[in-house]
Amino acid sequence: MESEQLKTLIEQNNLRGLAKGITEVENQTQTGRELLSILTPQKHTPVLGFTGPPGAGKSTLINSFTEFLVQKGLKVGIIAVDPTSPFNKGSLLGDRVRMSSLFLNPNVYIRSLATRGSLGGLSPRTFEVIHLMQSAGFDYIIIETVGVGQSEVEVAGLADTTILVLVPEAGDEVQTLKSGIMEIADIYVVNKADRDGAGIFAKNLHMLLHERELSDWQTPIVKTVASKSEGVQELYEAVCKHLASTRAIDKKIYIMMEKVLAIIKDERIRQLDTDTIFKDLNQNQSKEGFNIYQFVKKYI
Ligand SMILES: Nc1nc2c(ncn2[C@@H]2O[C@H](COP(=O)(O)OP(=O)(O)OP(=O)(O)O)[C@@H](O)[C@H]2O)c(=O)[nH]1
Ligand SMILES: [Mg+2]
Repeated sequence: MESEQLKTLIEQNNLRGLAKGITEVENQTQTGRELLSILTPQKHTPVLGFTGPPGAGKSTLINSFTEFLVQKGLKVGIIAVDPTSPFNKGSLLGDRVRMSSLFLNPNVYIRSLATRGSLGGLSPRTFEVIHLMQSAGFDYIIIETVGVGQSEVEVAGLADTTILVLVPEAGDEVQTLKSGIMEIADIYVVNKADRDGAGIFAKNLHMLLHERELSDWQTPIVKTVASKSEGVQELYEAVCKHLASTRAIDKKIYIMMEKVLAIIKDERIRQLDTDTIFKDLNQNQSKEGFNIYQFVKKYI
């Protein structure tokens, strides 16, 4: 299918067309590249990144949150970063089961993307898939990533609002939360609030945040029981408040800058003749005095 046809379908919110377009983009075809350059999203669809430790309840929460949005008549696109990493074998299947009620809803589109490597980094194609989804008339785009490696920092680089999902069991770990992770969160969720210690955990978190508050955005802490859809309304209110805040508006330009750099990097690499470089490397790498930094200079 030609890129123009795909564009028309995507702009009509045709989910088959969208799926086809995403596949073209994932496979980095010529059609995919053309499609990206002719699609111009009419509005900025907010991107919400849900991250947090394995098993915190991200998929369950996304499920309840999406149901809430759909009941309001909104359309939602979900990107589940497929955890091919050894940490998360099989959880994609679990996600499909947990999000199953949504799979049948015509106002919800769910797509899995492969991770980049064992650290669970986001696929470099994530940006592009978001661009496609932003042209398809969704009201919200939701991304789930497991916060085991770089992905939680990366997701903050492309989400308007980053939601860090924690559980009371994290207990003492609150004290040791890496500062990098503290700073990327725009909203904290204490999920599994039906469990013991949720109140104390949230209180500790509140104290810790209060000490560290860096901007005028007061990072809210929302308690949820995702499996019972409790706290979802509060989460929605926190998201709306954040999206309207100057913190979110200021962040937009940084997100775009990340995108610009990623596109330039991709294009530069694409222009390289990797076969030639490989041959050259093969011939020279064992030579005495070989220096990889000197070697690459002629290709930059
Ligand atoms: N008690 C309780 N259990 C919950 C709650 N939310 C989720 N769970 C359970 O926690 C388990 C993990 O939930 P998931 O939604 O798969 O967690 P996740 O963060 O998406 O997990 P990964 O994607 O594997 O990192 C499941 O068995 C859920 O049913 C909650 O609020 N309370
Ligand atoms: Mg999950």
